Amino acid sequence: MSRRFNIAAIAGDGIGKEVLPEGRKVLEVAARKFGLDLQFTPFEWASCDYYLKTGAMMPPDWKDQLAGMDAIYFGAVGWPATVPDHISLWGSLLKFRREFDQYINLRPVRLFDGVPCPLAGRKAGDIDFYVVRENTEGEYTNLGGIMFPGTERELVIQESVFTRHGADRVLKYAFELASARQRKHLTVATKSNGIAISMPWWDGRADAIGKDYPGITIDKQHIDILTARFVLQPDRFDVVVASNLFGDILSDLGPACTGTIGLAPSANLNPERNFPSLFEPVHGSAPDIAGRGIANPIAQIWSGAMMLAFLADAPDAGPGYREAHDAIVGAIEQVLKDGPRTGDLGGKANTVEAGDAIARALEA
Ligand code: GGG
Repeated sequence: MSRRFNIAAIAGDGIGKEVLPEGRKVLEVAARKFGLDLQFTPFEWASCDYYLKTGAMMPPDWKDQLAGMDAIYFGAVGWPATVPDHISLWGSLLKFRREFDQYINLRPVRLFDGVPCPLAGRKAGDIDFYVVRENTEGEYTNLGGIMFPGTERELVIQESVFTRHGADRVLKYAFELASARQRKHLTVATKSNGIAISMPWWDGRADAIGKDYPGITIDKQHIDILTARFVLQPDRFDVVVASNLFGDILSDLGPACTGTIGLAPSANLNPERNFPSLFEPVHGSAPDIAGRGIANPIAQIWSGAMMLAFLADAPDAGPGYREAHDAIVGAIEQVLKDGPRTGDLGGKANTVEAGDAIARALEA
């Protein structure tokens, strides 16, 4: 007997409120077509509007409200005109990632047929890799402080935190992912010449974990030349594993090299399924275009497909989830090839029209 999956739907801010409904629309078509049992519950919090009303991004009992949820389908966070970005991010998304131990941030980078590539001479199939971002520690900390603020002697310290537990588990995940892929190649993004303690240590942990994966080629690269190679030689990458900040930067740069960040999905995973995992576009709330209905919904829709792929492997998931993932990705491929497309891809479609086109392609 297959089970029901309870999904928290949290739109957040800005274009999150415009693209999340398109993602739900496509998931609902997939549920009908493949016999999936998805129950969505919307939550208005984890948004700057909620912060302005209450003084907090989320209610004190947010974890209780999410009890029984199998996944979180998330839009975007941030509205810097009213709430500083570090307040909104630490008050919502980073809380989910940390308190639900979503230590893997999996971000595919792929060049699709029909999408104009800003890199000369590249075609669909040439760029197809994953960024695996460490998601709970590293450079993202609030450990530190300011001494002598506002004086000539002002001094600022912010610590990075790397643990063997944290590095080893993300490295293991990346090695496993590379093992499941054809090229069996893992790039380790560090900066071992300049950041002379933690980054040589990361390289050492990669070598140590790599001993269990003799079939994988390990390629350790400094983050500066690595960013250049994303642009100049994107076809050399298969799986790229990186710390929290480096992974964040690489997973914006990668999609920019494949045409638009409006296509880039992500999965914040707790692989052990002790807590709900969270699925969201890589892009943020985009205040510059929010409210105009022109955002590309594909990153949100593809994130929904990633959610189905993760749910497919849950105990008692029942059939259809993997097929539904593949069918949504197929519908995205078709619409990117034949149109209609949103403005970031040179088209004229609005958010709803682009979402409708994918829903129709899925239904066909
Ligand atoms: N949908 C993703 C989102 O809202 N991102 C906002 C952001 O700034 N995220 C930073 C991060 O992922 O670390």
